[in-house]
Amino acid sequence: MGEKRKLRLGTFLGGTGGNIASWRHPDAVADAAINLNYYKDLVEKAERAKLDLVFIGDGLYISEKSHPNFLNRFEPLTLLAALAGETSHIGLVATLSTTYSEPFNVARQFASIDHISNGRAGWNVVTSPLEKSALNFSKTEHPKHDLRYRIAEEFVQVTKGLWDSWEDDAFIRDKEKGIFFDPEKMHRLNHKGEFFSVEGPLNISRSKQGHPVIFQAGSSEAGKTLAAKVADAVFTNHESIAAAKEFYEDVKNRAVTFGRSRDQILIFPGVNIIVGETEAEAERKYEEIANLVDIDVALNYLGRYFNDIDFKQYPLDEPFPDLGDFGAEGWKSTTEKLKKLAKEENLTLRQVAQRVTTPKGGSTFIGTPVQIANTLQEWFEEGAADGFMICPSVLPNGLDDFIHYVLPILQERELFRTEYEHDTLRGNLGLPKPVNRYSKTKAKA
Ligand code: FMN
Repeated sequence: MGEKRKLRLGTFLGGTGGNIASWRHPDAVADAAINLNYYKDLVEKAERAKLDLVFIGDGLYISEKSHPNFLNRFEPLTLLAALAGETSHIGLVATLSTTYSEPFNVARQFASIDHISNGRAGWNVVTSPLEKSALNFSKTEHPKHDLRYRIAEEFVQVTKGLWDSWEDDAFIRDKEKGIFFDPEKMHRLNHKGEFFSVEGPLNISRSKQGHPVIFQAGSSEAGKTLAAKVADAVFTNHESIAAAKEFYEDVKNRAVTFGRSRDQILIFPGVNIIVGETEAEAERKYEEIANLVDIDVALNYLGRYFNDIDFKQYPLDEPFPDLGDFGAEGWKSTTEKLKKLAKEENLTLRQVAQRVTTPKGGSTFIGTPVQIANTLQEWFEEGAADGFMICPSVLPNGLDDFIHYVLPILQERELFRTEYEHDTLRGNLGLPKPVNRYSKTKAKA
């Protein structure tokens, strides 16, 4: 009999937490997003709990209305480099945009993190939803949604090609004979495509994982296709188990049409867990968070998904305004979901803003430890998830509570590990190390 299928667990670490007012929580460390010791503590905690990975998000444009954690925060890869030295087993995943970077730089940066961490790096590929990001990168226009995804696909393929520049045993370093490397094992990519022209080779050897793990976050049609073609894992978000199951099936089926197997791509819905010893305590914790959010702040948060529209111009207690396609070029799948939700449930602007900033239900699980464990198990066993990205609305409490209350139940049910199986992220996620395309060709010849 095979090994029992195990949950994969990551945690999204963003300063004081996902909630826009989390910095005001009595237990929050208000400068968390720029506090290295704080991150070190969190990551060490996550590693002691044997989580698969920590995940760092990112964005490239801020304004007065931004989430406070976005106003003053570390550049994600720089942070990972610092965290790598503090840890030995946990995966380190950072977000980097394919719209405002170059494949050569990105391939180098993640290969470096993979070397520094001894095989624990992951790249969350995003296309940058915020339209005004263009203004920070010497551009007047943000590329349209479809174009961003076409760029992204070529970008990732080039990056993977660069990661194969050197075969694993290319560096000989024989001092006696004076042979530093084997030129037959160094390869130029010579890529000339629609968007990129890259000769190579990359100036860093192949790292322990071969290719750092590729995450993808973006759930539109184009996003799902990109994931199915190039990603090892998908970070996504769903309003219900039914929607999550549909997404799961869809992405796995797409992967199969691209010649991959269903278990080569792992689906991680983001979930916010608010747990208390009793239902009443969990509810109290939820209310405590909800009460931190002023309606103006909630409108700002909602506005971010709609190209920073000023929602204060609309009546609060009337049906959600008809925005047409405004903002749909940015957070396409998210804006479509929100508009559908508002229509189906006949929600007012205030209700949509509250639903987005302090959601209840959907992917926010509120309850006792057993109730939460049951829900996670249900999503996992019903084909809605291979694992979860724990996205606490308030840190460090949200992560502490999950580890303290819920994790032991998952371990008791043999749904989650009690020891790391490997020292690489790929190993722990059960993903194979990609074979170098050039040694593969030689093996076939
Ligand atoms: N975009 C970023 O720039 N930084 C992020 O950290 C980030 N995290 C995301 C997490 C999730 C769960 C989702 C669904 C999207 C995230 N995005 C992030 C945005 C996507 O990369 C993408 O640009 C956006 O969702 C629009 O694409 P879509 O319509 O395919 O979803």
